[in-house]
Amino acid sequence: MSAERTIMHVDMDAFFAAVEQRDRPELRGVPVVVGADPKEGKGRGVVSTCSYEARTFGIHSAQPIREAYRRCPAAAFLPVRMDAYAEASRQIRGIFEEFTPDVEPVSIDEAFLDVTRSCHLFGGKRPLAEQLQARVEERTRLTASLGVAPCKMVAKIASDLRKPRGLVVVEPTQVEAFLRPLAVGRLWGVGTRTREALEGMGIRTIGDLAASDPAELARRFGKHGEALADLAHGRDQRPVEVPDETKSIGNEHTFERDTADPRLIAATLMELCENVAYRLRHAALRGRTVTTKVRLDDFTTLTRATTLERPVATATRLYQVAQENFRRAPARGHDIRLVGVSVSSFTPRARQLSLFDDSQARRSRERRQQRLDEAIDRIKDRFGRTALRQGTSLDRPAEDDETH
Ligand code: TTP
Ligand code: MG
Repeated sequence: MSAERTIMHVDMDAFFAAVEQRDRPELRGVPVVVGADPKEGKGRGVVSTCSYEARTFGIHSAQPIREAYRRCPAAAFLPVRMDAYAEASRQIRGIFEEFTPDVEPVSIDEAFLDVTRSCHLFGGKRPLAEQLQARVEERTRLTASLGVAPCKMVAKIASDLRKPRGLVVVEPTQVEAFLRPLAVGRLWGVGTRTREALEGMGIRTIGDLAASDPAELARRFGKHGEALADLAHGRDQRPVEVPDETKSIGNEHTFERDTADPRLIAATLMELCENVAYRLRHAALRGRTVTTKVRLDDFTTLTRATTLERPVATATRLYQVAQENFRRAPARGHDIRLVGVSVSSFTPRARQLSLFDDSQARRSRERRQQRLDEAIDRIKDRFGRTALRQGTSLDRPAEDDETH
């Protein structure tokens, strides 16, 4: 038996609709439907989500929008504003990380947190959950529902039970009693077909399933039957999986027209390098590998990479390396459709200047460049990215860039 864990599941309430109600006070307390345009009942497409006021009319996610319109034509029907929801999503993720580094985002409004090791810092699991819930509401003016339990599955079921603004803590000794009265359909891995098969065997609640004969479940469902029995007893060892950190920072640009103009290409590379350097500094990272990507007009993609002894962080140095890479990519007389620059093999910035550096002069030159870059960052932060560009990148007209 492994050590007891404390897992929390957080799910925002009526997320897209709640953001809309927050941003437009006149929508508070009224039915709000976010999704496709209903076109007075003729619209195609579906409901993304709706406010709790709209749910009383039987409106729900994934329902055809015309059905939602039929049920409540007076509701406010709004288009999806993904940027606003993504911003709120980033904000809540930042808050989660104030409570534990072990955060597994599941969707735009949902995450698992392993708080086993951090609970005691907040006075225990319930106080931690209460503080997290309050902080989310204070900072985002959106409400969340939380479930706390010894495993992911029970935490998830718990967070859904008292929505909105729910908080359900299931102690390890209460897990079986907590699950017993709930419908089997709430278990992970029990979809409509399994549920119907179980109901055919007289199994309706999770308690019925826990009490049923494991041999018979195995006969009926094979390996899946064993897993079902485990879940019915609240046995779920799945860990909270923290996604890998960013492995590279890059930016690429597709020219409006395929080109062979060396000035335009150089200016574009410079601008991409400035953008990548800016983001590296913001992430407090420096990288040793610089990769330049070139796509030709026949869609052949070439990449050339250089791994340096010393990590780069300034746009100027990055540009030198990116240009060298570029020269090594054989265009064979083709025009160029796209160029990209990325940096990987990160080292944290704290280790940026080697103590045993050979050249004092190079160091002070780098420091000057770094101070200049930082001054530029401050201006960009205040006035936007296009406020200031160094030398060559002024040549290039603004077009759409893609970032990763
Ligand atoms: P959910 O968490 O499933 O729903 P919700 O936050 O709107 O409501 P609840 O209080 O029940 O948690 O999904 C989060 C968001 O994802 C939701 O606000 C909109 C979006 N979404 C869709 O776009 N389509 C869908 O079918 C679902 C289920 C969600
Ligand atoms: Mg939600």
